[in-house]
Amino acid sequence: MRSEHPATLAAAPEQGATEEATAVAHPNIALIKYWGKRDEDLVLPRVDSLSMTLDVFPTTTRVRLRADAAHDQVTLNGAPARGEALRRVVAFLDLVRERAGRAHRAVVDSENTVPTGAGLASSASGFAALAVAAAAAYGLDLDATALSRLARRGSGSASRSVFGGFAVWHAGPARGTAQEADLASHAEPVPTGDLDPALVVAVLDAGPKEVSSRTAMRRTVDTSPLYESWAASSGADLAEMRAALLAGDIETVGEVAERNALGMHATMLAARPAVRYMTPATLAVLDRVLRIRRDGVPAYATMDAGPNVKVLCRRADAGQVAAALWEAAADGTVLVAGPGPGARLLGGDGR
Ligand code: 2P0
Repeated sequence: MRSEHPATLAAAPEQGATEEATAVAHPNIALIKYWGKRDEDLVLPRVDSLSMTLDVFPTTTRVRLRADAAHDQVTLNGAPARGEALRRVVAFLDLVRERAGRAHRAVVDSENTVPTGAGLASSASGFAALAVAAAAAYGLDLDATALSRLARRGSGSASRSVFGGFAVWHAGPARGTAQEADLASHAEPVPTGDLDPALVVAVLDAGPKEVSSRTAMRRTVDTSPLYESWAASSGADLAEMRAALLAGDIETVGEVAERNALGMHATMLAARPAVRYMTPATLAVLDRVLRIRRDGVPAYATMDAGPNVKVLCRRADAGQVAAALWEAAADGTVLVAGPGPGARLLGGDGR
């Protein structure tokens, strides 16, 4: 991605010299959900999705090339990555290396301020930051669209975090070659009208989930009798959402987001065996959101692959909504997020 701040990039790659780049990205929350893949390898989704990138919980990732290393080294919040997390980062770096025609291994250090694996979109900010930093470190000159495609290969939702504000991720054509599908499946910014939105996030359980979203998605597509009808209705939801965003109609944006999310959870509940991310604490917050609405404040809930609830409202109402959610969230915490920036390279001074 082109940036006002050029990447920290050493000049000539000498033996043992380090080329490096650092990028920051923010998580996004989908208002029209991505749930289900049609190609696991290319990470091609079954449905289009639409999200808001947040201004909280950034991930900062530094990638340093090492000519003398035999393996990639990856740390997440200072601890060495292992298992599936390490495998996914190395597979992503392999993809970047293949494109760049380079073999150097890398040292990757990622600092994530969002609880990892708790349905708070840590993989979205994580792979968006990694895509931007790794592309720069390996010398790939990619525009934002190409970076979105690349980030998608790490984690589908990361394609949307390349962009700030509202973004739509195109599923791409269901027919055609793999190359055509790959090219078509990227995110792009969504135009909005006069909208001053906030997402009030109720963090009810920041621990890692028992079933990964990747596994849950696969099981839902393979076994849920409700999946196809949700996927079909999601297309209509997206069209209505786009029109409502353009019109600055937060009530319709919220209504469509809430029904789309509840529908997605319904598909999971009907999977065999069922996947249930909602807990009693989730339901208590959903009840409170209904009460907030009955009291005349437009506020609408969405939930992802975890028990936490994000409530869309006007920024002017966010304080009142947050106070109500504090009461309902028992042991949880509540914070207010607004629309945030897209992924970007940081300069050599870390800014
Ligand atoms: C979303 N989620 O649209 C949906 C809604 C969770 C529920 O994108 O397998 O971590 O890495 O492509 O991106 C979470 O899925 O999945 C997700 P992979 P990802 O935000």
